Amino acid sequence: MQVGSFFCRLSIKRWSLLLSTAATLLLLPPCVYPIAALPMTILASVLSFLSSPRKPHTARDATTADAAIATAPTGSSRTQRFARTLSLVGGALCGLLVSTTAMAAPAEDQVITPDADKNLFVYNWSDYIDPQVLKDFEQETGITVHYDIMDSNEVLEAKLMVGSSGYDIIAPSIHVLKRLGDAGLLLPLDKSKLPNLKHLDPQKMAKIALIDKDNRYGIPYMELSTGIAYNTRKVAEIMGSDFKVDSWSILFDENVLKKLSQCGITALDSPSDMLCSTLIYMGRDPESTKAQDYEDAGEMLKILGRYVRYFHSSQYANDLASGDVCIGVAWAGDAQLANQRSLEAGLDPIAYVIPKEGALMGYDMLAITKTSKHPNNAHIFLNYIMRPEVIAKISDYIRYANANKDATALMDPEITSNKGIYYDEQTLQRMHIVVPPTEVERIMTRTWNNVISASAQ
Ligand code: N2P
Repeated sequence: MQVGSFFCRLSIKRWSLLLSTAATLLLLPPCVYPIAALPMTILASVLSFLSSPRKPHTARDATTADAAIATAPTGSSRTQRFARTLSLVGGALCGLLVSTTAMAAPAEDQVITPDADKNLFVYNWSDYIDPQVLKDFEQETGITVHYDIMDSNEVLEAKLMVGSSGYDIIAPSIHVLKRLGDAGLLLPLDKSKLPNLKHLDPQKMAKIALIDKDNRYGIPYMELSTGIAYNTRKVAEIMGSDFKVDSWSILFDENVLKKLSQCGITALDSPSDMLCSTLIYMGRDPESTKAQDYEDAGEMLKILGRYVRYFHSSQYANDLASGDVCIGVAWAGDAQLANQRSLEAGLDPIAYVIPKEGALMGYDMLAITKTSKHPNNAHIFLNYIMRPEVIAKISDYIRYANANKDATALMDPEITSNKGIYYDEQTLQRMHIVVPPTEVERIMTRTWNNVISASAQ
């Protein structure tokens, strides 16, 4: 008899019995399946053997035998139905057992088991991940990711300073990672739990180790620079087609600023990016220890502050893309993203330049907080992110460079050959990885607050 025909002939009462049994069994924890499935299937087979009618040899015989089973209220056919029901439920349990076992099997590179509480709290920059990666991670590991968005190192730092932030994973820029590590707010990485560290570029790791000693607290997530992004058509329209955007000077020249403010100027709300880029423009040491240098840079920035539409670190990507603003201090990948979105909408190209005086470059890192309640889940997440195919997918999506040597070949060549994302040697010569000295942290914050309040007046 065919299974379909068996089901068609079940009464509504038996259907509900069968379905409710299956539903009840589905609610059982998977560990009970092997205990229940095997005896059920064996019992079903024995009953079925003892009570089975002569095996039909022809289609006609089969029809007759099925009809007999369907209609005869005999003890033997009842036993058969019971046997079939048992074997169906047992089979379903075996299927469930196989599928849950497959789901629970950790990937080869997952060398630890998750924490008992399968949650993970992540705090990362806006527009900084391919959402599919989070879904894939959750599906593979069974760990649920709670993902919050940040757009300022300072806010992140403040959250960690006041005590337990609730986050397991955070994404400080490298100089902030150093500060948080020095302040005892980060958990040293357990490298035995991170086999995928082998994929990271040893040269870049060595550079990073100069700041995060022995790569103790963080893994590099994205590599970035701080330059100028602009709408090529709008800027040419206002400034003339010969106008070159190749120097920080345009952000401090009132004649230029006055004109550009017609189409919208923006700047980052980030003291280190803004003050240190200005120091580079002024030909001063971007890691200066002199308070006066920061005060001078602050005075320059007040000029810019009179003309900016806003200081903000995430809104500008969308505004550049939609044409609401036309020029601004930007992070590399955000400018690329704005360009992509603008072109997709049939609007103008957005260009990104590293000014001729030089620019900041750096790394955003991923680190585990000292107060993390899910340190194993956090290590599993970091290890997952270091899989070449995963970080390649993220970089392709957010258009930032990464430090994973085995990911490059897997990425979209349009990204890896883009000189605004992966810099050539010549450009690298004028880039600075800057860690503001501890003694100027306060003056930087104070100067920056003055710039912001002066611009609001
Ligand atoms: C991405 C933000 C880049 C982070 N939207 C800069 N630290």
